[in-house]
Amino acid sequence: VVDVVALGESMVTFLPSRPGRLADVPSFDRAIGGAESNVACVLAAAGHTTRWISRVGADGFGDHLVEAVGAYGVDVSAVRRDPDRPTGVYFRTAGDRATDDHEVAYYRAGSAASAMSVRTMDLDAIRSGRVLHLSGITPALSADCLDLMRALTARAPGRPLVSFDVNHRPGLWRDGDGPAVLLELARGADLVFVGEDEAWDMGGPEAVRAALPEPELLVVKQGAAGATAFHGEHVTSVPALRVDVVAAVGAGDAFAAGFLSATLRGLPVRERLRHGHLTAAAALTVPGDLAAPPARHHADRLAALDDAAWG
Ligand code: KDG
Repeated sequence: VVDVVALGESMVTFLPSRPGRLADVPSFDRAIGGAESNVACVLAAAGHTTRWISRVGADGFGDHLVEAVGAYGVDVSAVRRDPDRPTGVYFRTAGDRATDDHEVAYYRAGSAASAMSVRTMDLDAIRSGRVLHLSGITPALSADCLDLMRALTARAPGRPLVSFDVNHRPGLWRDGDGPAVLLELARGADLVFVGEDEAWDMGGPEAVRAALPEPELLVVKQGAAGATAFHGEHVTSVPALRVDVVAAVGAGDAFAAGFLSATLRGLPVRERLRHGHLTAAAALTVPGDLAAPPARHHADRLAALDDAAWG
């Protein structure tokens, strides 16, 4: 049994060669992106067995994604190639370091991944890990993808631990119906990650907490301030590390990967949050989505320091 199965769309990502508006950037460097495969890649780099399940086009970008994600040690054997639909791609600008204000241009409508559905996907394979990691990007891709997400977040005996990162991407939702759907899906998860700004789109962190009695654990990420886990009657907050941010992209995925890794290892909630921060710090200091996580023995030593060291 693999530790983590991650399902979602990945794209070839084009990172700007220099700062500026999308209209002015003259050239881009190819990288890979995709919230769920990012989590799988970071977990694989941290020594876990992971599988990424998705659909990509039968094109060169699809070849590249499968090779690049596979090179992290992620099992990509269940990724299906669609001869009729392309692999999604997107371009981004560097944006502002402090505010993370950047432009994104997606070319993913009608992509191979948007055809993921309960008919085109092997649900048993998707449920075959100890943890199933999903995000709120998938339900925004198509009506079929939303149905698939509803099936995967339905509570059923023997299912894996379902981890859900809200990842509200307003640009992908029509009519602003994202927050309500995302809350509905989150209710079916066991572990929910939500950014504080996303929680405000849903009525605020307290409202989100009140709307989610079922998940065992709700983690609210407060950016540079830290993260707070709500679990039963307990509330655990851990401040983030102070780092010189190069680009925030991928940091949320890295946080989830660090937290999940510590969860798989049975560590207490406080240490799970700290592993989330340590892994996110690595991603914050590179321009792309993916950075090598800190070595486990270093991360364990840092996560075990007393509260004073964590500010
Ligand atoms: O979390 C990083 C992702 O936002 C990025 O890789 C692209 O998955 C992506 C998306 O749909 O926004």
